[in-house]
Amino acid sequence: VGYVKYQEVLRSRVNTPLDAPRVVEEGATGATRSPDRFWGTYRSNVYFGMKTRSPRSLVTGMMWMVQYSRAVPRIVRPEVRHTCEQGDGLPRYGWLQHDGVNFGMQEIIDKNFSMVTEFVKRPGGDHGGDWTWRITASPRKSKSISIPTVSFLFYAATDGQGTIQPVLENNRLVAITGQTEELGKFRMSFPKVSRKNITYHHLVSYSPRLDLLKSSVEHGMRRLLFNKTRIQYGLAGDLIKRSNMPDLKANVLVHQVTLEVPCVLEVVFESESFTSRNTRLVGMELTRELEKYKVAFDEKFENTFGLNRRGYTEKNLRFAKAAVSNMVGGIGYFRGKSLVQSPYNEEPVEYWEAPLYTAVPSRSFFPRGFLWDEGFHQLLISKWDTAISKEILSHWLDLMNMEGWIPREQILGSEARSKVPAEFVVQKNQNANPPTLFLPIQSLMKDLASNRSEEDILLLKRMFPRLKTWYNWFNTSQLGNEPSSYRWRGRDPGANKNQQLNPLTLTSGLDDYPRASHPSDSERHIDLRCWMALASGVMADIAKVIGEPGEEYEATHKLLTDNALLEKLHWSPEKQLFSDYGKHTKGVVLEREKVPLPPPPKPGMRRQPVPKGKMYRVLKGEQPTDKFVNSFGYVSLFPFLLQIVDPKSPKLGKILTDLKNPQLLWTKYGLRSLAKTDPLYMKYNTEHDPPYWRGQIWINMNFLAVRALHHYSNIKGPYQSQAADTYKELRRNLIHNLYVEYERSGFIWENYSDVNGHGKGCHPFTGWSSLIVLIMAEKY
Ligand code: 6A9
Repeated sequence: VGYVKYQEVLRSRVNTPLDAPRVVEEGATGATRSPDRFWGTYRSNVYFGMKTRSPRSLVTGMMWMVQYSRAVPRIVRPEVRHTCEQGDGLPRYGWLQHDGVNFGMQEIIDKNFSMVTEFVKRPGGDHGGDWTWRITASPRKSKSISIPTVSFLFYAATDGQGTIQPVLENNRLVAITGQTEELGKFRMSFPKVSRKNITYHHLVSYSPRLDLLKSSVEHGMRRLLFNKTRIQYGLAGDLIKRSNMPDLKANVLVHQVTLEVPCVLEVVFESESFTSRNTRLVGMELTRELEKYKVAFDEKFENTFGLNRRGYTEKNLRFAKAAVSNMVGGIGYFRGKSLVQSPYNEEPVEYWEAPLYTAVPSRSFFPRGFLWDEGFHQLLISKWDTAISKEILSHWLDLMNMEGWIPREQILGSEARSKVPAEFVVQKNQNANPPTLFLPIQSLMKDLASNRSEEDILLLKRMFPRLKTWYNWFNTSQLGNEPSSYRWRGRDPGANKNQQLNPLTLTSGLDDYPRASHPSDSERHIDLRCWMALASGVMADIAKVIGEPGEEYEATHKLLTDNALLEKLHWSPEKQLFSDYGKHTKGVVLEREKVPLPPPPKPGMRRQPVPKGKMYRVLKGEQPTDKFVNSFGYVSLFPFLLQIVDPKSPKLGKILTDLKNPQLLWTKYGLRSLAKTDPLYMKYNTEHDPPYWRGQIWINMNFLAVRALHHYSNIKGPYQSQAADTYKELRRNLIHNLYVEYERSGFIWENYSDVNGHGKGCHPFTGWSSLIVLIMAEKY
């Protein structure tokens, strides 16, 4: 019985929350205590929509479709746009201004028309106040296409809490009224547009889950004959009344308005508890409010980043504003349970239900939270709005379990879950991800040094027990065999053992960046060791500021920044670079397995296709032995990137010289991830996995490089001027390329080609690629 109990305890550790006060207090983000940030564009994954920071929020949003589309036979229903999808092929979309609190302006360019979607909030009452949307659509100037007729579909849906009702007038849905626990009573109205040739439809329906909203709408769409010759698609009205389940409560209400562009539409949300309203937030009043916020945004932008002062052009500024706005406008509020697993659980188990206020790497491809991305995001967001940033950091720390682990990828709620293939959903509690949250905390600490408030100290005190546990988790679970060495867990490729050219290290964040060819316990990873140097330093600083004992952090920091010890463990004397160490050989290649040819065809029969063998990794050269891996790229730069290399060390000179070598990492567009000379440079990892961190230019690492160059150019030493020159050039190249690519392609991208600078991977990617703005502003 004792043993069974013990197993039980071990099994439950993975999904038991840490026993420490939450940094985000109960109710702190709700309508009462945080009315200004209650409503927001927290649905990162949709082109346009809003929800509240509630456990089961009312969700509101917009879909659209072009009627009479000639691109497809008229019989086929036109595509409905809703969630941001790369497959939609929009030439450009994204927030151009967004303050994270009150207002945002987004531009969406579809194939044959474009629109601006704006929202403004107005505080008042006890439930987060009012807001209004304005959609301004126009034909695309450059194209000689016929004037499009567009259906705009505005909806409200509940997520298992609260009720909504249609308000009909002459069979037009003029408003949706409703009530939820946190919103109280409200009314969302669709003011009439005075226009000829306008049609209205609506839908009253039920959707079992939020990720099925669009299919519910499509399901409710009917083909209508219009004007004798043209076919229009319109919503079918009250599906619930007509169904055989009249007791079912409608939870999706949609207002469809169809008209030719150009047009202007408004949607008005009013909270019943807001009784002191003199004017409605519509028409001229709305225009005035929008103007006010636009001016305020521009002023704040200039005060924060000073790009105008620095002489950037109007177009450069537009680009920088779009980068910041899309990162801030992409901030989401998620809630749900991760699926997690420990070695003690045979099957994955559910984490506890938790909220997460977080930025996202990409609104289209990865509209959810990623742990190490978030540290980078907060470097930018903390400059724009410290309060938002602190709250986001706090939410992340609250996701820690009793072991001190935070799951890397946060797939919370049905909308998020629907985007991820099953094999990627489960998070394992032995796996880390770089503790980058220490980066923004470090930057907050710096700001604190000049301007320390009681409130900030209190926040640090609340965070401290969690940071301490998190730090300890890394410092025990990710240790290497050699003292003061570290090793990423989770490299074992399992069943795919002989398929990957180099087993992935997803945990490091650098996925397919080459590591030791044969994962083993003797491995030591230089990047992780450097992350721990950063973490221990920041821990020591915090301890000092809040009066906690910090000798242990201090000592670890000293050990991990000791250059002699660092070199002993990680400097490859042979190749003169910092490197990982482990069981390794260069002698591996992917080869196609030979399969027997099919027998020759019988007379009169067709020849059978020649089967293609699978690709396998085969050992061609030397056997793997313990040695330095000797790849030159982002990983070898870590002691420099995190500013651990002594400014006087000749190793710094060597790194700076290598940085500028175009045969290695240097390009006109930024630093590539892996040297051109590396055997794995731009190599596929399996037959189907293209290179990712094997040559492409990534902006998070380039940001760290620019920041480090800036640092070394400000410290007296033999390499000071070399650092300063390289700083200028790298900074200029990055800014130039991201800007030019934005103009050319319409987007900011996940990474960039080292051959021609073109955006690669997914788009829009306004996670860490938006750090370009800090580089422009020289705010490190
Ligand atoms: C798998 C596919 C729709 C990969 O930016 C987020 C992360 C980074 O943390 C990491 O460093 N990206 C980088 O190497 C994207 C990871 C996406 C994994 C999703 C499921 C779903 O396709």
